Amino acid sequence: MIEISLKERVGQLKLTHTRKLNVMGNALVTQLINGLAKLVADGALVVIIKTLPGVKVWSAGYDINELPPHGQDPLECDEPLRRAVRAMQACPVPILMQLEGSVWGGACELVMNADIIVAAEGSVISFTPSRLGVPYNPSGIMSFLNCIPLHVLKEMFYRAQQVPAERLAQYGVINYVVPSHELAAFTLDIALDITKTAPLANSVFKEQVTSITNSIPLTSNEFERIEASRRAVYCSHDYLEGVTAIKEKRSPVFKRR
Ligand code: KGJ
Repeated sequence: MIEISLKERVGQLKLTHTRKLNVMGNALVTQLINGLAKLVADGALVVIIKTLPGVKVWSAGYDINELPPHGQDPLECDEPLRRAVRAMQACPVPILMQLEGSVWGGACELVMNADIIVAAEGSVISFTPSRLGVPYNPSGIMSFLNCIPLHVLKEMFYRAQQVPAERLAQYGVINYVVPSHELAAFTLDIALDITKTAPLANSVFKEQVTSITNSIPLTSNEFERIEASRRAVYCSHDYLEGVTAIKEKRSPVFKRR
C-alpha cells in the first residue's frame, strides 16, 4: 500500500493503493505511521508524501467501509485519520505533500498538516464531511483553521465542492502549483534544500509551531457541549443517510433529524 525510499537523506512515502483510491483505512494509515517513524529512525531529514504519477484521485479520504456503526463517533481519538494526523504533527522532520488529482474528506486534513504543500496544476481539494453528514471534530477543524482563511474554509465545508489548487495557492494554503511534469523534481528540490539546513532547529521549530497552533481556548464546559452536539449529529438519521448514500453511489436525502 505504501512504498518507502530514502536517498540523500530525503525520505519518500508513496501511496500505491490506487485501486482503492488510497482510502485512509486502518491498514494504509498504519503503514504511513510506521513508514514515517522508520524514515526518521534511518536518518531522513525531510519526508515527501506522494502517490503514483498521473493518478486521478490522490486519496478518497476516510475508508467508508471502516466507519464505526451508526451512533458511534466516526472521528474518535483512535480512528485512523486522527492517528495519522497526530503522527504527522509529532514527526520531528518537515513533511512535504506532493499532490495531484483530487483529495477528498479526511485526506484533506492530512494534507493541511503537511509542512509544505506542492500541487500539480489541475489538482483539487474536496472537503466533504457535509456530503456525508459527519460532525467534524475540534482538533480536525483546528487543522484547517490553522492554514485556511475563515470564509474560504466555511465555503469549502458548506458547499463540499472541488476547490482548485490554484485558488488555494492564492491564499498561501498551498505553497506552489506547478505543471505535472515538473512536480516531482520541483518537490525534491525543496526537500534537498531542507537537508542542508539545521535539523535540530527545524525540529524544535516544528514542535513549537504545532504546540502553539493547536492551543484551543475552549473551556471544559464548551468542550462537553460541543461533544454533546456532535453526538446528536452522528446519532442522527441524516448521518446514517449520508453514509448509506455514498456507499450506494447516490445523492443523499437529508431530513434535518
Ligand atoms: N471509502 C471506501 N471506498 C471508497 C471510497 C471511500 N471513501 N471512495 C471510493 N471507494 C471505492 C469505491 O467504492 C470503488 O470500489 C473504488 O473505490 C473506486 O471508486 O466498487 P469498488 O471498485 O469495490 P469509484 O467511485 O468507482 O471511482 P470514481 O468513479 O473514479 O470516483 C472517484 C470519487 C473519489 C469521485 C468517488 O469514489 C467518491 O466520491 N468517493 C468518496 C469521496 C469522499 O467523499 N470521501 C470523503 C470521505 N469522508 C471523510 O474522509 C471524512 C473524514 N469526512 O468527515 O467526511
